[in-house]
Amino acid sequence: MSMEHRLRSAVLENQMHLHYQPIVSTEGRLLGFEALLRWNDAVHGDVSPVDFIPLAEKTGLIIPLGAWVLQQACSQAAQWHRTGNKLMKMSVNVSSIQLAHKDFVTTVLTALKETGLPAELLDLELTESALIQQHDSSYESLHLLRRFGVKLSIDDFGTGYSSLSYLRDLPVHTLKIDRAFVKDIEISPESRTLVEGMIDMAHTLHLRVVAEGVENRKQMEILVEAGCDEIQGFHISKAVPADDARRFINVSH
Ligand code: G
Ligand code: G
Ligand code: MN
Ligand code: NA
Repeated sequence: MSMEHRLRSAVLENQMHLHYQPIVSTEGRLLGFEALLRWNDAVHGDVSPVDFIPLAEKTGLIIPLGAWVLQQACSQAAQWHRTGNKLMKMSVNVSSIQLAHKDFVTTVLTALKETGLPAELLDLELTESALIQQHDSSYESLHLLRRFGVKLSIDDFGTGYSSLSYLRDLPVHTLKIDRAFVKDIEISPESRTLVEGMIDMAHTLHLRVVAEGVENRKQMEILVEAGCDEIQGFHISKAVPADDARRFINVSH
């Protein structure tokens, strides 16, 4: 059966899963998680979101799938929040197609309301390219969500080849430096200088900075020295199922 057909039934029959990758402070304290979609298909095996997200976008399935991700991630975060960990964010990836959809704000607010998650603990990750190609309605949606307290992050920062003017105009809180820049930070002085520049620029604009794809101690040390605020990557942990993520919550208290 075609991948599209399989994807459609997986979405409509709730056969997807979320894994959670911890995000920590430079002292190693747990700050929250990024929710990442996982799909294990009986025919195609493990399919990466890199492959099925574009298909979901092309077919419109990203709308019900994205709504499910928001609901599921908020529900999990609300549960962890209730069981003691007071301030822990949940970061959710949002496609530009979702953002442009007329019901996007309602979908987000409904997920918050139904799960009881405080809006301040939800962080929506939007890619640079999504923000550049945005329509007026997307722009309004972001401002509205921000007024409700929802946090906004720019994902994959540095890969969009964009003018940086949108950073000034958008209600964004956090910049996530793409792992392509972090990858050889410990061996390449040029990479290191670039990342230091990004961090300084972000701080000038009063944005927090997350470094993605941190894979070893040396990279972490360089980032801490450069003033980076938050760390995410295999050096801390890969994305894990909810039951395993609980382990990070317990040790941080
Ligand atoms: O975990 P990793 O291989 O799984 O993710 C690959 C890419 O898929 C990343 O760019 C990530 O942002 C994207 N991705 C993962 N989960 C989601 C999701 O729920 N929604 C969207 N739009 N993208 C996702
Ligand atoms: O684009 P986005 O930031 O949402 O992508 C997250 C993707 O990055 C996922 O595929 C996730 O599994 C992957 N990832 C997370 N941490 C690391 C890391 O330290 N190294 C590498 N190579 N990939 C990572
Ligand atoms: Mn992301
Ligand atoms: Na990213």
